[in-house]
Amino acid sequence: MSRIVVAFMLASCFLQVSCSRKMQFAASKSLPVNLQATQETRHLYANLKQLSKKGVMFGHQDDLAYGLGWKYEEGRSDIKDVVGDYPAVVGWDLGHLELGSTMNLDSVPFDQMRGFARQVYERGGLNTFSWHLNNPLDPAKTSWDPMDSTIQRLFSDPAALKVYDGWLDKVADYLTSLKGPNGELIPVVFRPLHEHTGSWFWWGRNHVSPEDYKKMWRYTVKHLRDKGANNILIAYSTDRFTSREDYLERYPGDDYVDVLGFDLYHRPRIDSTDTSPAPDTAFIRDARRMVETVRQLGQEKNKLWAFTETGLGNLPLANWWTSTVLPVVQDAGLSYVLVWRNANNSHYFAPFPGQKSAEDFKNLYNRPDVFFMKDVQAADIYSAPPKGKQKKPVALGDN
Ligand code: BMA
Repeated sequence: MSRIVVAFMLASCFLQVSCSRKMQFAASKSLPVNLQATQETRHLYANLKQLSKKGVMFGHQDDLAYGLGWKYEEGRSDIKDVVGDYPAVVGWDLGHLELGSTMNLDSVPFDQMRGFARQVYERGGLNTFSWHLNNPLDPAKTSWDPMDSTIQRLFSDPAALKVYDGWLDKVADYLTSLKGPNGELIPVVFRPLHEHTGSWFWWGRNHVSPEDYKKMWRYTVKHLRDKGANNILIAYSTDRFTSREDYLERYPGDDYVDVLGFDLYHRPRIDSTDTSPAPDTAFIRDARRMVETVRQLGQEKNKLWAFTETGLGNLPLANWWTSTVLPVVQDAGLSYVLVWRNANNSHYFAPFPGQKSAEDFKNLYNRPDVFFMKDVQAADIYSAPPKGKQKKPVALGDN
């Protein structure tokens, strides 16, 4: 064999080995789908992956803005009033930002929301944003006005699409106005077009084909990326679903999703005088089945998974946290579970001092596998994750 042939064989062998190593490396890396994601966002993603192996973060919508009997009191939180610590995750909603309104659909001023989001970030917690947007074909119509074929019509009406583009610009501007103390973008989870397996919103199942829903999703994500929103992890979040196929019916593709989630509320038929009824096995079974589906898909697709919204309205079950929430979320690899807002005494989902389930909530808080702010603070989720043990490099020629 000539020297040239030997050199060629060695070179191609070297290339093959290094290529296949490189590919393995990329596949095993925990990266957000947006290749332009900021460093803090990439760190967040990798840290959430690690953290989810040890436990689940607890979240509460609008936690810092208001609670039962109070509004906009600096430093206050119903969760903190009960357990002395903030939730690890705080949810916010951007509804009405698209209309140019100064406050969201639940009257939270966007400027204050920005300040709260920064507080959460500076304490080391995570912010998530949903968006109950009005209808771009008729901005006077809310999310809950399920006008049929809105999305199909949007894509065939350049003027309407222009309206939607303008709305997306506002969302991108807002999300990129979230800045930390060094001017860095604050990484957040963004959860657009949610609960689409239900039909109560205009983007819901009965009002749009799977293909149009996917198109809308990709269009939305792409627009935000093009506008430089490189601080977002994208959460796909259905409502109830029956199977893995059902969950994926409107899934826009692996390049457009970082977090696999679902929303499910507990609406038991209970007698409010019964303080400790038997746990509602149907809800636990259904919710856990859905958790297992997102876990399986998350593992296959190398993504995060979360229980993006849940709640038992006005918490009439004293032991709901440990009897019902815990068996759904424990040992499931979920990143977080978030309960909805404490709007008033007939619409609340988190405990407050004296509330029937407050004592049981402390049991949830005390668990080592349920994380609140102090826990995530210690995990430092926006910094480079600790390096795992380096594998011994395999010498060329091995095996
Ligand atoms: C719903 C209710 C509404 C609210 C909406 C968006 O579940 O809480 O009152 O306007 O979420 O936050």
